[in-house]
Amino acid sequence: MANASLVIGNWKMNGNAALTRSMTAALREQQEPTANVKVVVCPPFTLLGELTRHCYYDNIAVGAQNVNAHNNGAHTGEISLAMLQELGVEYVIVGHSERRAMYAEDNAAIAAKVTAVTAAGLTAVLCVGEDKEQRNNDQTWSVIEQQLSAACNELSRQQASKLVVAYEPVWAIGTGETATPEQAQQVHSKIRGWLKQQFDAVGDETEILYGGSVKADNAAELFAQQDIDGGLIGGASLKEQDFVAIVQAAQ
Ligand code: G2H
Repeated sequence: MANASLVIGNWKMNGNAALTRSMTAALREQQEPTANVKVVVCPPFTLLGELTRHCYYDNIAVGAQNVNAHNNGAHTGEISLAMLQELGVEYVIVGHSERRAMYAEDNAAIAAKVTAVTAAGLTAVLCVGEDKEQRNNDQTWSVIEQQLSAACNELSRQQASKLVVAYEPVWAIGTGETATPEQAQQVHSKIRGWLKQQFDAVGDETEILYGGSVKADNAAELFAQQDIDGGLIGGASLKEQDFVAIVQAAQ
């Protein structure tokens, strides 16, 4: 029995206006407005406005894949929180491993973004996870603890109530290799313990998502784990049928 409450689609640098229409239509067809699973779609920046126009049910929300932590100013090519809010964005992915690895985002930059997003009242979806070498060297938890501490140590409890943590083992991202439900649960329960220690009751309520090659056929067993509250879905969030099936697996 799944206990998941949140499914987020991360389109990465994919999609177009037609997909915003077909995806929201597919979700609306399958989901009752009262369903207990919240669905968030995170398209590229240029599609946010188009997507918002199609997301008029409470349980479908719009998210961004990144933000700049500054309010405004000389930051050519960057997007601010106020700009996102104007487009109806409620969630922002922060610290995805692709941004850490390919765009040199370090823990300090990620902390600034988590702080800015949660202070503005939006939800930050903080991504953490170890690479293959770190897992093989038994460093999984120390890596994740360091990422969590660096990003969240300055957060108030109120800000922490606007935090979602996504565990995304780097070795499972876009590779087709998924963590087993047991491997994922093991890490999720440690993340839960850390959040409780840090934020007391707020940490108990924080949604912890699993991400990394989640597909229609493995979602249900992942979501059935006690501390897996949903998924951050990449490749499978680009196909209406697959994404809808993953949302249904969370029900
Ligand atoms: C991990 C995930 C979504 P995928 O990056 O954030 O992507 O499901 O394609 O592994």
